[in-house]
Order: sequence, then structure tokens, then C-alpha cells
Amino acid sequence: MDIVYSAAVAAARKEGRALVALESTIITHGMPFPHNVETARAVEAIVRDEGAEPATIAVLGGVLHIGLEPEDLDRLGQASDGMKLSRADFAYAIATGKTGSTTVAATMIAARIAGIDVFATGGIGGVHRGAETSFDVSADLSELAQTDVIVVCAGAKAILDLPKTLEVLETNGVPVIGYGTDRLPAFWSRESGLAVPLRLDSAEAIAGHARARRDCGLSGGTLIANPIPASHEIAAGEINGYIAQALADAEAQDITGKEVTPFLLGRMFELTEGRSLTANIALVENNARLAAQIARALQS
Ligand code: PSU
Ligand code: MN
Repeated sequence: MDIVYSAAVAAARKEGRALVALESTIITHGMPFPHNVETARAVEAIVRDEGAEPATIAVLGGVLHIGLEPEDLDRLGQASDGMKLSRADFAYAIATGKTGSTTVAATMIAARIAGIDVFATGGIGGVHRGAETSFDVSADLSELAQTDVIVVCAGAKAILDLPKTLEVLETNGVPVIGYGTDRLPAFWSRESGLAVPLRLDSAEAIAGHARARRDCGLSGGTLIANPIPASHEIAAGEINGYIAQALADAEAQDITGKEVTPFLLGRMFELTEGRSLTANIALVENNARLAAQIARALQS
């Protein structure tokens, strides 16, 4: 299998510098152009400021890219025909020469291939509301159950069924760790109304936890839930009305499968008149900073 490392990632690997994986579905399906490309660049700059090297991951023409050159990122950010890759179709895209962005699940697989231990995203996929009839449970959860990567997120998106999402993570033995909080953050809001199962307060403590898991021979991912900065949150009381509307629209338009999450994020952008996007950018940047700090702590 061909793997292309960007020049910056190749140099970092040679020098043994800390790396942070970044997903690309947020670029192709999570944010509109040009905000998506601007955000991807800003997130990469934050990782570098913290002394680590960002590796944005995508499959371009069947080739797995670990780190995107600026022109690749530009092209991906404007492409409208790429696949949204998860575990089920990651190898298919490689085998058939397709271009696709990687979700949390596929980015974890790629990070493992490249030996990258830490990955920053916005919010993971989870159990959708109504999953008892739709069976819509994101493959991100089963990936967390089996692939050894620390995933830094701002909780699960509040469009999901958060109690069920926590149950599935618990069943699968995934540590869900609040960063500096006892409460599960809910993406756009700091507060979901739910407790987070575990808590750690520093990047060093998270690195120590990773070492303990390794010593115990425990495989699988770890989820770090890092609340959105207070200055950018949309309080739960306010966002819930928009979520209800977006979910009703998805149902009325028969949106299913892979299209559900992008549709809901797009509707939230319209309903909040762009505020959901501003919040989304702030939380991804915040997660990138922490992920870089964890990647560095893992090296010391
Ligand atoms: N977080 C964001 N925006 C996104 C996503 C996460 O801030 O677009 C993407 C991630 O790639 C995640 C995916 O893996 O949504 C979940 O999709 P699904 O629910 O179809 O598994
Ligand atoms: Mn789904």
C-alpha cells in the first residue's frame, strides 16, 4: 500500500518529534468552504505552536496521505464529490483509487498505521436519537473499542443520544475522561446534564493513564472530553430548540446513513445563523492544543 507523508510530517518522524493526527471529514462534510480550509490551517498552526507536528489525514486518488500539503488541503476543501470514509470503506477507497476524507473511525485506523498516538477532532459520532428503531450507531464507537489512539474531542455532538452513547462506550471498555471537568461536555455546550465517568486535569496525567493502560495490556482507544471554551459556548437551553428543529427536518426529508451527521451540522449552521460554526471552530482549536500537549507529554 502506498502511503504519502507530507514533507513536514516526514521530517518530524525522522526527528522523532511529537505528532497529532487530524481528521478531514470535518473539512469536507462538517464545515462550508472557505471556513473549512481556514479552520484546518488554523488548527495545524496551533498544533505547531504547541511544539508538535499536525498530520491531517485523507485518501487522495487511492493513496493514504499522512499530512496534507497546502495545495492538497485546498483541493480537498473545495471537492464536493469525495467519499466520507469510515472503517467499512477505507480500504475500498484505497483499492479503487478514490478520494475521500476520513471520519474519526478512519482517522484512527490511519493514525495507527502511521504510529501516531494522539488525534484531535471536534465531536465524535455516537448513538443517534431514535437508534432503537433506526439502528444508527456511529462506527466511531466500535473503532474506539479496538484501536489504540487517544482521541481528544469536545464530547459527542448534542444532536445525538448522549446517555446511550456513554452506555455503548462503557460496554466497550472505552475510558471517557473529562479534561478538568466532572461533567460530560456536549460539543457546542460545556454541559450535557450528564456526569463524565472519569476525570484528569493535565496532559501529563493523561499520558500517565496511557502508560498504565499499556502496562495492563489494555488495547483500544481513550476518549478525552474537553469542554468548549466558555467564551464560545452556546448554552444547552438555547441550542436544544435548534437541535429539535434540525432533527425534525432530517426526519421529514428522510435523511439516513452517512448523510445524517452532515445534514444536521448544515441545518444547525443555518438555524443558528452561523454561530454553531464559530463554536465548532473554537472547540476544534481548543482540542488541537490539548492533543499537542498530550503528544508531547507522551514523549517525556
Ligand atoms: N466533528 C465535527 N464535525 C464533523 C465530524 C465530527 O466537528 O463533521 C464528523 C467526524 O468525522 C465523525 C463523523 O467521525 O462526523 C461522524 O459521522 P457518522 O455519525 O456518520 O458516523
Ligand atoms: Mn450513522
